[in-house]
Amino acid sequence: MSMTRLWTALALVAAAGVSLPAAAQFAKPEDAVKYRKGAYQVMAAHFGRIGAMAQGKVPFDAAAAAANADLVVTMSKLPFTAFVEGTSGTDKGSPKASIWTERAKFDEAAKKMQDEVVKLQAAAKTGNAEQVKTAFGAAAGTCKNCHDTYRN
Ligand code: ASC
Repeated sequence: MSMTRLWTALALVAAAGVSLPAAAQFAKPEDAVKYRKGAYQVMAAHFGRIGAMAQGKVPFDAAAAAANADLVVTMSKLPFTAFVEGTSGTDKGSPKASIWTERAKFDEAAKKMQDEVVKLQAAAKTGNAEQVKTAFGAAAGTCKNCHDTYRN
């Protein structure tokens, strides 16, 4: 290989490396499980703060709803690269093996949730409590749908 071609090849590898963090990489299946649980835990915490407002448990706070919705949108992008083969289970709360036998359907359910939380984010930006409540309900429905189907 000429030096020019070698440098071209190295540059391509380096460029590819820059985009790697976009998809989480895991050394071991257990690392993916930990990552997944952590991502869902943070997402649920911020989603739950909006839920408390939607359910009238705490007063509606438009700025807090918007900040929490932004975080939910960010977190919603994270769990799915961590559903790696070999991480299904039968314990309560663990993912069913059907995720991997019908991955396209699972990914579609995930995409629905991601779309609904973007709508929740837009609703939160309006500062309108009723819109937030409606969008929260729709987003929660997509969480439940996936849990009912794919979570033990
Ligand atoms: C939440 C949370 C979920 C969903 C789900 C909706 O706040 O932690 O997993 O809503 O309960 O049915």
